[in-house]
Amino acid sequence: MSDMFDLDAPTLSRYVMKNTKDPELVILLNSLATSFKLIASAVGRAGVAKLYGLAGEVNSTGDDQKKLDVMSNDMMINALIHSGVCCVLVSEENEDPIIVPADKAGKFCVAFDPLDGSSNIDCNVSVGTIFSVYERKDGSVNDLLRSGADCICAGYCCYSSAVELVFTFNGGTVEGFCLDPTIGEFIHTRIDMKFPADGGKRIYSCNEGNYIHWDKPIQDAVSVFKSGVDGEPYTARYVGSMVADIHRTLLYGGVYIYPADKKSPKGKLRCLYEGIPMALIIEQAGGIASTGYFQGKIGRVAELVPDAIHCKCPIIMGGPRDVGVIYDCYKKAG
Ligand code: AHM
Ligand code: MG
Repeated sequence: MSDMFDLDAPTLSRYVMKNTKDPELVILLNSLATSFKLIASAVGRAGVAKLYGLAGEVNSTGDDQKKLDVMSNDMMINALIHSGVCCVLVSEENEDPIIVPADKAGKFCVAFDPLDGSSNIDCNVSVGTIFSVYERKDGSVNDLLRSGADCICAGYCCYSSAVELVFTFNGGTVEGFCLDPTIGEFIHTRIDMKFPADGGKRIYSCNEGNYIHWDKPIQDAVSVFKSGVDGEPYTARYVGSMVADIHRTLLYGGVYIYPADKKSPKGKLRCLYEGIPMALIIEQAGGIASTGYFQGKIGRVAELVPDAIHCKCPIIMGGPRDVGVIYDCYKKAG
């Protein structure tokens, strides 16, 4: 009978308490986990609670806000402000940074996209939250305009057939936690996650509808994937929710591409709360997170320093085998 129940549950709280000596970081991760559970509950009840559709507002980057975007944002902001350990918050859904009132302020600055992939909400396709955490320097928004090297914790939570939180303390391992709905706790289910050593499944993942806007090397690389490397054509997979596409890439292998192009010269995805946190996860799991050719060179996403809280960056994330195909196409193009 007892084997039906976990007598020694390896919870998120236990992992965080064991792996950081910083009690405020424990509080922060618990507050984030609470907001992920609230968001998961709202996403799961979206149909019956009539949460599909637009809220009637436009967000920081000009996108129409969905009802669930607004709710998820409020859930995160409230949880983080009342945690007592945050001083500056940046959300995709708020044009300006949120400065936490002095009586509730602590040492962390948190950037987040509360519900990424929200164009998928109304048909119940996977969505997710992405976050990055920095430590206060002067308590202003500049504390967040730093490269990934200064990020102390980054991760995402995927709301799908299961709810899964994946995060890393910078310089550490990548760890995965599934929400056990029977006890309402995140349980440590993936230990020291690694990008597949051999590159994994041959998958390319991009919005190919942008093909005519792409630079030639990206067009060429996608043609190589389609016609086949070593005689084996790649499979195309694109959810259109970055969290789901990156989670699959991390687990199965392949390459995820949202490049700079003629339509979006800086790419589409936001540097601070989409690009950098995902780059840290992918790199610390053994993959490559490249900008492709951007600002005169091919660089790492994690070394970009955002020049504004909502700035964008191009993204090519995958293993050496597949990112190498794209690099070869850049070389050939000269
Ligand atoms: P969002 O933050 O407004 O939801 O936009 C980000 C999303 C990513 O999740 C996804 O990878 C990308 O936009 C999809 O863009 P597109 O529809 O251009 O393929
Ligand atoms: Mg979003």
